Amino acid sequence: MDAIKTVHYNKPKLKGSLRVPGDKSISHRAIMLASIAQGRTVVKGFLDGEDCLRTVEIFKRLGVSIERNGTDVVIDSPGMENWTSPTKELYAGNSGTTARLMLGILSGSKVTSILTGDDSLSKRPMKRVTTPLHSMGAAISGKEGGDFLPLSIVGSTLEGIDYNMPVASAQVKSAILFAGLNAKGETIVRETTVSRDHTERMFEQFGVKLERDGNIVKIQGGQSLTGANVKVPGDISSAAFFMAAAAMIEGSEVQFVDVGLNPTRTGIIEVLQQMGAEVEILEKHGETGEPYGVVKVTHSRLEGTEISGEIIPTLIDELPIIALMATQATGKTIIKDAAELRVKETDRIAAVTDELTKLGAKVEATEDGMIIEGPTALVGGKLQSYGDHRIGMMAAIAALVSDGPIEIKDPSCINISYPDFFDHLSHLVLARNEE
Ligand code: SPQ
Repeated sequence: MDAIKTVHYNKPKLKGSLRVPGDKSISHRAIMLASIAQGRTVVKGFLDGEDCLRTVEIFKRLGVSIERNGTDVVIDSPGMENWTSPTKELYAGNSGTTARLMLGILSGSKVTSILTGDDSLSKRPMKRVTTPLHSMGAAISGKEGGDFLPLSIVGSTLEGIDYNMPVASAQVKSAILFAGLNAKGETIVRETTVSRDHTERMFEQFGVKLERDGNIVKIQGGQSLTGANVKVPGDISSAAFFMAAAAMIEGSEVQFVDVGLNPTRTGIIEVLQQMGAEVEILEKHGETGEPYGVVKVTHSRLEGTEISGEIIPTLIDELPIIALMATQATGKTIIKDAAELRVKETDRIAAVTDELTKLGAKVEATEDGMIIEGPTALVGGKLQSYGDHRIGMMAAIAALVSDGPIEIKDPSCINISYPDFFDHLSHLVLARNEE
């Protein structure tokens, strides 16, 4: 992909049906659990985006055989007790999920390793994971007290803990549960607000017993895993970009097939409905494992809304595209309790505010969110992606509702979670007129 991409559509409408690529969070976990288990796991619908490929490369370095054929992946693992210490660093690239979950996994393994990441990931906080892991007995060290990558991890014997999580984060919860799987005794994680529960669901698919009660998850250490067949549904966080576009643009109607409908991720559907978009769930499947189905989104006049509290973890990655949608809605949209946005691939509150303001939107950044006043007629402009896939995709969708072309700097970061994004955009846009 070129260093700059110009996107311009003349009065577009989005129509048709789309299967977005596999869920990023579930794809990572499928490779992780398959590699911990002994034997064969077959994964269907895997996301071959850059972040998930980093996870694949890491496990290959630990001695796991992973064969990919498109979105089908076959994993043959000797089991984590037979992994070999890598001769090279384990590189997590841009992926926070890879880094944080690997810290939990490697801490209780028998291998010694060094975990690194790209510039953005090396600035993201790791202490939220290393603090509870250290109290379980993990031997993780690095500069600045182990708050940032690179970190060295010497696999150790761990003890279970009872941990009250200060932030709602599926990555922190998952890292502790992975460590708890290999710890002596029981590990208990208590969340303030329930975050995405893909780790818990997939543990159960691989035969691990967990106790779940509201915000509390308990795991007994020493359980062994058996290979499984895993189906990865489409990623609702990727679909969200086109859901928002269909909701904003008159004459649009899009069906999303095989899209993930895990209730810890469907906040975007609630917000679309709250703002007045027509959203219908036409089918729902997957009573065991991960729910998925068919969702139809039709344009309707949008109104501003307030998004805060418990819904935030269920749509945290959708807030950039929701902010864009709010620029086209009547009235004020207030986003609160989302300070976590400041420690993602970039500071997403600053990035969204700066980039949408360049297009003429009325957006004010607050400490833990944004206030957006709409509707505003957006103009074209030159936008930065900040190397953040979600900001890059928000910029591309902004081109559908702006008056002139939008130039996106460094659009290749979109490959992190959605390599087919621009093809899918062209597929859905009638009256195509890309420059
Ligand atoms: O993996 P990474 O880089 O952290 O990716 C992001 C994203 O936008 O794709 C966040 F920047 O998603 C996180 C998400 O925000 C993926 C994730 C997971 O798979 O467990 C959980 C969320 O992060 P957190 O910190 O709230 O647990």
